[in-house]
Amino acid sequence: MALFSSRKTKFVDSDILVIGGGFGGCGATYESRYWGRNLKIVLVEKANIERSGAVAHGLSAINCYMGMQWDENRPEDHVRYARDDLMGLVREDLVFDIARHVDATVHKFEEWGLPIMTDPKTGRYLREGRWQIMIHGESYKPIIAEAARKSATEVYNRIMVTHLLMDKARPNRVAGAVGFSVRDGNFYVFRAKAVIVGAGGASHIYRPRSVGEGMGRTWYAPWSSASAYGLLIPIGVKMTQMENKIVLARFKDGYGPVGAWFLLLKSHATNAYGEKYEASWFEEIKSLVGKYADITPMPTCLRNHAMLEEIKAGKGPIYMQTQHVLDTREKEEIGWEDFLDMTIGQAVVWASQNIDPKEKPSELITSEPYVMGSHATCSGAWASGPDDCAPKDYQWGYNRMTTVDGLFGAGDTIGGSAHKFSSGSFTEGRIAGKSAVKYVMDLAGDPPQVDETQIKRLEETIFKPLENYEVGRNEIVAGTVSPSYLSPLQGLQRLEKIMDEYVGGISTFYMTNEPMLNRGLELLAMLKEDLDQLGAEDLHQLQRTWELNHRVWTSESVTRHTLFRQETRWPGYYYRGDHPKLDDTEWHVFTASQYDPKTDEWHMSKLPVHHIID
Ligand code: SFD
Ligand code: AMP
Repeated sequence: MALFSSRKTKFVDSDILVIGGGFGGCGATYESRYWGRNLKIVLVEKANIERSGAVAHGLSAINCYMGMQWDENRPEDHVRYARDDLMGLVREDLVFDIARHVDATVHKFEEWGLPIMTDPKTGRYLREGRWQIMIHGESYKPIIAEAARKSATEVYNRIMVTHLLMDKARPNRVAGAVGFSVRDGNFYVFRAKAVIVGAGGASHIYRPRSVGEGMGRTWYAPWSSASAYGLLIPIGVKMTQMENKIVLARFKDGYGPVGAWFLLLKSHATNAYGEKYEASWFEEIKSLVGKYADITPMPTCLRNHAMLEEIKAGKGPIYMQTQHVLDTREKEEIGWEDFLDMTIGQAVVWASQNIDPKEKPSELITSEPYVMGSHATCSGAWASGPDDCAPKDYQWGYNRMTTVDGLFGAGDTIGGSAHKFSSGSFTEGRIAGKSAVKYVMDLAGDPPQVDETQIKRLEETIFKPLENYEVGRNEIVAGTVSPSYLSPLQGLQRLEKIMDEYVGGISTFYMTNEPMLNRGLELLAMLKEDLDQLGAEDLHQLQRTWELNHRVWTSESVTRHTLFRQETRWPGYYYRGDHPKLDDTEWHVFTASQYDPKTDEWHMSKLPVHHIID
């Protein structure tokens, strides 16, 4: 097309290609340089690593820190915590591996300039809760990005990676990736011996509570577009726990976090009548999940469940009783800074609705579901574990390598290991980086080969939405509805409606069942057909089309996994109306899926949960 006829193809070769410069990607880049002094390490990012990813706007806490220097926790304790919170199912080898290294990561962050709050009485880091420490974290991301920038041979900002490339000669080996510059429209071909994906989790696959002009306001960043999964699934990577979407209890409308309020400031939640409600749901919860109801602290999903049941019983809104705990200047500062460092919008809600948290309580609500691998949830790729502690069937070569040779992951990308958060994601990036260096060293003279026709075909596919628009726009006389193409926003809203109504979103109180899931799959199949007809009026919209594509692949995977697991393992995250109880006899397992690009079929299976810690 006239506007883009000057498009060039740029080839970039590297030993290690890191896709996504968020917490996992920055950790991977940093550590790859440490072990691979002479290697060419390329980091590619769709935004600018300075302020990209889930932590773009900062955070107020680091939620994964053991405190081993003060004997506060052992890595084994963290495995027990993550396992309990996830109702018995985590990859204990992966959780343990992160827990034993995460403190060293946090100490580096401090060395690099991150201000961590200290407790004046003990001189130790100020604990929010048993696992969390408080930070002055508005500039968290630029501090971490600097370490990656100094470690990478080259950083390519503003390149949206759309597809992974496979090796011409060896069918199950990765060879690089392709994408385009969202600034000048050039086509990029990255050829690499090893690839580490750190492209982040997914918001906006479910219709958010905020709609219309406010729909950009979500808990996880609106630019977290599911690429960690959308890049992997189409090439046949084995995925796990994709049904384990997360729902967050948050301050209403601004998505302000609750951890600092519950754990550090010792506030509590009540119903509209000022009554504490959690304990009153104990018997009901016990009837659904049995022994898991006795876990302390109450698992995240069950806390959601109690809140939802209270609202359904007509006793909402739920309130955080902030006014009882802000009795000193320090506590008031912590309360405000908690939001100003992480979810500024919540402080704006207070200001705009005349809420002084010293005077009035604030509403809490559950969010729409998100798909990610690093919070109180563990969707993602099935990965090989560490060779010193992973059971045999969790280990097939290099630590954090997926089921595709040479393809590694970190952070939200890797499934089965919950409660990594920012520090754990960076740590997992470091683990993956070290491992990828070893893989490249072991390759010695066997570089991957890239197929020219594959590249040509992908180039045509990637830029087609620009062509669709250029041709189809002539049929529009007014408005935005075209007979020939779909805009990325129209496609996104269609996706969100399907997921919301059929796959356990807010409009059904997170309820679904087999017929609903099957209907959801039918509608997703039709949406997938229409993705060929997306129209992009400029490079920005072209990026939106590929983000939508990644979200749709992820959504299909989520739906298939939700259908496969015939139980309700995490009430409060989602419910199977046809299988309302937790079923440890049949489902104390990981779910797995593998898409076969040759046959266009999905294969679902169960994988064993090995308990390596008592
Ligand atoms: O309060 C492409 N998180 C919290 N972690 C903490 O430690 N403490 C907290 O307080 C946390 N909380 C929190 C958190 C996140 C958010 C949004 C809020 C509150 C409001 C979680 C962490 O942020 C999270 O665990 C890590 O960031 C995960 O790391 P990673 O690497 O998996 O994802 P990323 O950081 O988003 O980075 C992804 C990068 O990839 C880029 N990218 N680049 C090229 N091509 C593509 N196709 C790409 N797709 C994506 C992204 O731009 C990004 O740079 S609290 O709620 O608990
Ligand atoms: P949040 O701010 O909600 O993301 O929570 C931060 C951390 O505190 C996470 O690790 C949560 O699992 C944990 N957390 C939040 N609320 C509670 C609670 N009421 N009890 C125990 N842990 C909590």
